[in-house]
Amino acid sequence: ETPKVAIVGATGAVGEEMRLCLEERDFPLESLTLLASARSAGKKLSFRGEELTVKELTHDSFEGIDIALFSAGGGISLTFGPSAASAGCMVIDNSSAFRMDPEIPLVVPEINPEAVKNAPKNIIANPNCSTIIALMGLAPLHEAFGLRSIIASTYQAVSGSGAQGIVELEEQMKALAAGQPVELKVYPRQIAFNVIPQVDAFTDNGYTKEELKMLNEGRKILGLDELKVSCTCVRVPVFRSHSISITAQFEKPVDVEAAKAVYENRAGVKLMDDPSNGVFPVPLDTTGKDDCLVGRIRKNLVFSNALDLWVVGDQVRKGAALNAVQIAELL
Ligand code: 2RA
Repeated sequence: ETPKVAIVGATGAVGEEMRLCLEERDFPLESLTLLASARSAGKKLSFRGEELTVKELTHDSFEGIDIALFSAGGGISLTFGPSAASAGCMVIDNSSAFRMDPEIPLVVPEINPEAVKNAPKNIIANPNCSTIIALMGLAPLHEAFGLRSIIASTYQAVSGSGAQGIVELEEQMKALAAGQPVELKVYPRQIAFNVIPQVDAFTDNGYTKEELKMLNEGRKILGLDELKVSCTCVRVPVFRSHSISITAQFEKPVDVEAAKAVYENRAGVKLMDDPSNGVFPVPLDTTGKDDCLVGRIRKNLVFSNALDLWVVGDQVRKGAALNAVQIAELL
C-alpha cells in the first residue's frame, strides 16, 4: 500500500524542497506529516492543493509513519532518528550523523542504489551535498576508467548553511548597496563579494570536516577504500548551486572524447562542454533543476591518466532534497 511519509525539518530550506520534490514527482503517498520545532508548529504549508499544518516534533510523531525524511541537523537526527526507526519507520537522514556508520548505507541512487537493501537499523544516510554533486560527475568516469585519486576545490552556495545563509548574503548585499555596515551572523568573514576558505569546522590535520566528507563519503559510496582525495571547500556568494573543480586520476589511460561519451544517456547528469563557444555550466544553469552539469573536460597537464573537469549542481535539490526523495522512491 502507499506509504505514510513525514518530513522532519519541514520549514527549513531542504525540508521545503523535499515537499516540492514529493509534489513534483507525484510520489505515491497516503499522507504527508510535516514536523518541525515548537517555534514552527502551527505554520500552514501547501501540498497537492491542500493546506497542511506543521506539527511539533516529538518521539511519538512516527506512529504509523512508513518513511521519514530528516533534514533538521545532526542533533535532531541523533535524538529522534532511532526512535523513528524503532517505531518501524524507514529513516532517510540528510545530516552527517550516521553517514559513516558501517550498518547504515550511504546512497546516491544513480551510483549505488543496491545499498538501500542493507539497512538493518532502518536508517539510510543521504550524502553531503558537495560529495553528491562531485560524484555525479565522477561516477561515470570511474566506471569507464577506474578512479584512483581526486584533487578538488569546491565553490559552495550559501544555501548549504540553510535559510540563514541565504538571508546573510541577501542582507549584506543590501547593506553594501545602501552604504551601510554589514553584519556577520553566519560566517566568520563577509560573504558578499568575497569568498571564504572554510566550510564546517577545522580538524587537527588542517582540513575542514566538509573537506574530509568528500574523502570518507566518496570511499564509502564508490566502495573504494584506497581512493585518495584532497579537497579544499570554499564558500562563495552564490545562492543555491555548488560548483566543483576536479582533477581526477584513473587506473586506465583516458582521453577527452571517451570521457565525454560516458555522459550520453546517463541519468541525473548532462554534459555542457563547448568552451570555445562559451558553453560550460554555471550555478545559474542548475538552480532549481534536477540534473548536475559537467564541462571543461580536458586532459590534465601534470599527472598521467588524469582529467580535469568542472561539475555544477543544485545543493538544495540534487545535493540534498531530491537525492533523499529518490532514495524513498527506491524503497
Ligand atoms: C554546506 N555541505 O554546504 C554543507 C552542508 N549542507 O554548508
